[in-house]
Amino acid sequence: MPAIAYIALGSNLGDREKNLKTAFALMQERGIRIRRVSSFYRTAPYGVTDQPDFLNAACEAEWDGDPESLLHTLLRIELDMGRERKRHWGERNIDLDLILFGDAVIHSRDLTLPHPDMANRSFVLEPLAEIAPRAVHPVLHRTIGELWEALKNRGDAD
Ligand code: 5RU
Ligand code: CA
Ligand code: CA
Repeated sequence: MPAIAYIALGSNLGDREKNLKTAFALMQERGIRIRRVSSFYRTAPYGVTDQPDFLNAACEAEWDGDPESLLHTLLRIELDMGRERKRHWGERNIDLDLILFGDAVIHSRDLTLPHPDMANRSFVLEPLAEIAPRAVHPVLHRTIGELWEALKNRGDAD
Protein backbone atom coordinates (compact mmCIF):
# COMPACT_ATOMS: atom_id res chain seq x y z
CA MET A 1 0.00 0.00 0.00
CA PRO A 2 1.42 3.38 -0.93
CA ALA A 3 1.65 6.05 1.74
CA ILE A 4 -0.04 9.44 1.40
CA ALA A 5 2.49 12.22 1.83
CA TYR A 6 2.14 15.99 1.95
CA ILE A 7 4.90 18.14 0.53
CA ALA A 8 5.31 21.92 0.81
CA LEU A 9 7.03 23.88 -1.95
CA GLY A 10 8.57 27.35 -1.87
CA SER A 11 10.53 29.60 -4.21
CA ASN A 12 11.68 33.21 -3.92
CA LEU A 13 14.46 33.46 -6.51
CA GLY A 14 14.15 33.66 -10.30
CA ASP A 15 10.89 32.79 -12.05
CA ARG A 16 9.09 31.49 -8.97
CA GLU A 17 6.04 30.09 -10.79
CA LYS A 18 8.21 28.27 -13.33
CA ASN A 19 10.34 26.86 -10.52
CA LEU A 20 7.31 25.38 -8.74
CA LYS A 21 6.01 23.89 -12.00
CA THR A 22 9.42 22.39 -12.82
CA ALA A 23 9.56 20.84 -9.35
CA PHE A 24 6.10 19.26 -9.79
CA ALA A 25 7.16 17.83 -13.18
CA LEU A 26 10.37 16.34 -11.74
CA MET A 27 8.49 14.89 -8.77
CA GLN A 28 6.09 13.07 -11.15
CA GLU A 29 9.01 11.82 -13.29
CA ARG A 30 10.67 10.32 -10.23
CA GLY A 31 7.75 8.31 -8.96
CA ILE A 32 6.05 10.78 -6.65
CA ARG A 33 2.44 10.32 -7.76
CA ILE A 34 0.87 13.73 -7.25
CA ARG A 35 -2.84 13.54 -6.47
CA ARG A 36 -3.73 17.11 -5.52
CA VAL A 37 -1.99 20.45 -5.98
CA SER A 38 -2.94 23.65 -4.13
CA SER A 39 -3.12 27.14 -5.53
CA PHE A 40 0.12 29.11 -5.57
CA TYR A 41 0.28 31.63 -2.71
CA ARG A 42 2.39 34.76 -2.70
CA THR A 43 3.63 35.12 0.87
CA ALA A 44 5.76 37.58 2.82
CA PRO A 45 9.07 36.09 4.00
CA TYR A 46 9.03 34.69 7.51
CA GLY A 47 12.06 34.01 9.71
CA VAL A 48 14.60 36.00 7.70
CA THR A 49 12.40 38.89 6.52
CA ASP A 50 14.78 40.93 4.34
CA GLN A 51 14.37 38.73 1.29
CA PRO A 52 11.92 38.61 -1.64
CA ASP A 53 8.34 37.35 -1.28
CA PHE A 54 7.84 33.62 -1.73
CA LEU A 55 5.55 31.65 -3.92
CA ASN A 56 4.36 28.73 -1.78
CA ALA A 57 2.22 25.69 -2.60
CA ALA A 58 1.51 22.19 -1.31
CA CYS A 59 0.63 18.84 -2.81
CA GLU A 60 -0.75 15.46 -1.81
CA ALA A 61 1.14 12.50 -3.25
CA GLU A 62 1.43 8.72 -3.10
CA TRP A 63 4.81 7.12 -2.56
CA ASP A 64 5.67 3.43 -2.57
CA GLY A 65 8.83 3.55 -0.44
CA ASP A 66 9.71 4.72 3.04
CA PRO A 67 9.86 8.38 4.18
CA GLU A 68 13.66 8.50 3.94
CA SER A 69 13.63 7.49 0.28
CA LEU A 70 11.01 10.17 -0.45
CA LEU A 71 13.12 12.76 1.39
CA HIS A 72 16.17 11.82 -0.64
CA THR A 73 14.18 12.05 -3.87
CA LEU A 74 13.10 15.59 -2.90
CA LEU A 75 16.64 16.64 -1.97
CA ARG A 76 17.93 15.24 -5.27
CA ILE A 77 15.38 17.35 -7.19
CA GLU A 78 16.53 20.47 -5.29
CA LEU A 79 20.13 19.66 -6.28
CA ASP A 80 19.21 18.98 -9.92
CA MET A 81 17.39 22.31 -10.06
CA GLY A 82 20.66 23.97 -9.08
CA ARG A 83 19.62 25.04 -5.64
CA GLU A 84 22.10 27.32 -3.96
CA ARG A 85 21.67 28.48 -0.40
CA LYS A 86 22.98 32.02 -0.01
CA ARG A 87 22.51 32.05 3.76
CA HIS A 88 20.67 29.94 6.31
CA TRP A 89 16.90 30.45 5.90
CA GLY A 90 17.66 32.82 3.02
CA GLU A 91 16.48 33.06 -0.55
CA ARG A 92 16.35 29.92 -2.68
CA ASN A 93 15.03 29.01 -6.13
CA ILE A 94 13.35 25.88 -4.79
CA ASP A 95 12.62 24.35 -1.39
CA LEU A 96 10.80 21.03 -1.04
CA ASP A 97 9.77 20.06 2.49
CA LEU A 98 8.24 16.77 3.54
CA ILE A 99 5.47 17.81 5.97
CA LEU A 100 3.48 14.63 6.69
CA PHE A 101 3.95 10.99 5.70
CA GLY A 102 0.84 9.02 6.56
CA ASP A 103 0.74 8.87 10.35
CA ALA A 104 4.52 8.47 10.68
CA VAL A 105 6.20 10.11 13.67
CA ILE A 106 9.98 10.21 13.18
CA HIS A 107 12.86 11.94 14.96
CA SER A 108 15.99 10.88 13.16
CA ARG A 109 19.18 12.76 12.36
CA ASP A 110 17.98 13.93 8.95
CA LEU A 111 14.21 13.77 9.17
CA THR A 112 11.59 15.01 11.63
CA LEU A 113 7.96 14.10 10.92
CA PRO A 114 5.53 15.72 11.12
CA HIS A 115 7.42 18.88 10.16
CA PRO A 116 8.22 20.40 13.59
CA ASP A 117 7.00 23.96 12.87
CA MET A 118 4.10 23.27 10.52
CA ALA A 119 1.39 24.39 12.96
CA ASN A 120 2.99 27.88 13.13
CA ARG A 121 3.50 28.47 9.42
CA SER A 122 0.61 29.90 7.46
CA PHE A 123 2.56 29.48 4.20
CA VAL A 124 2.43 25.71 4.90
CA LEU A 125 -1.01 25.40 6.52
CA GLU A 126 -3.03 27.56 4.12
CA PRO A 127 -2.18 25.59 0.94
CA LEU A 128 -2.43 22.32 2.88
CA ALA A 129 -5.86 23.24 4.25
CA GLU A 130 -7.01 23.97 0.70
CA ILE A 131 -6.27 20.41 -0.50
CA ALA A 132 -6.49 18.30 2.69
CA PRO A 133 -8.54 19.97 5.45
CA ARG A 134 -9.48 16.56 6.91
CA ALA A 135 -5.95 15.12 7.10
CA VAL A 136 -5.04 14.51 10.75
CA HIS A 137 -1.81 15.58 12.46
CA PRO A 138 -0.59 12.33 14.08
CA VAL A 139 0.83 14.04 17.20
CA LEU A 140 -1.57 16.94 17.81
CA HIS A 141 -4.61 14.83 16.76
CA ARG A 142 -6.14 17.87 15.09
CA THR A 143 -7.08 18.19 11.45
CA ILE A 144 -5.18 20.46 9.10
CA GLY A 145 -8.37 22.51 8.76
CA GLU A 146 -8.50 22.98 12.55
CA LEU A 147 -4.81 23.91 12.76
CA TRP A 148 -5.22 26.47 9.98
CA GLU A 149 -8.31 28.02 11.63
CA ALA A 150 -6.43 28.23 14.95
CA LEU A 151 -3.38 29.89 13.37
CA LYS A 152 -5.48 32.33 11.35
CA ASN A 153 -7.40 33.38 14.45
CA ARG A 154 -4.21 33.68 16.49
CA GLY A 155 -3.09 36.43 14.16
CA ASP A 156 0.54 36.63 15.30
CA ALA A 157 3.50 34.82 13.74
CA ASP A 158 3.21 34.36 10.01
C1 5RU B 1 12.24 30.63 10.78
C2 5RU B 1 10.88 30.77 10.98
C3 5RU B 1 12.73 30.09 9.60
C4 5RU B 1 10.01 30.33 9.96
C5 5RU B 1 11.89 29.67 8.62
C6 5RU B 1 9.76 30.36 3.87
C7 5RU B 1 10.53 29.82 8.81
C8 5RU B 1 9.67 31.56 4.59
C9 5RU B 1 8.74 30.09 2.92
C10 5RU B 1 7.71 32.16 3.53
C11 5RU B 1 11.41 30.48 5.21
C12 5RU B 1 12.39 29.03 7.36
N1 5RU B 1 8.66 32.46 4.44
N2 5RU B 1 10.72 31.61 5.43
N3 5RU B 1 7.75 31.01 2.80
N4 5RU B 1 10.87 29.69 4.28
N5 5RU B 1 6.70 33.03 3.35
O1 5RU B 1 8.73 29.05 2.22
F1 5RU B 1 9.71 29.43 7.85
S1 5RU B 1 12.88 30.18 6.09
CA1 CA C 1 11.03 25.18 4.01
CA1 CA D 1 13.78 22.56 3.14
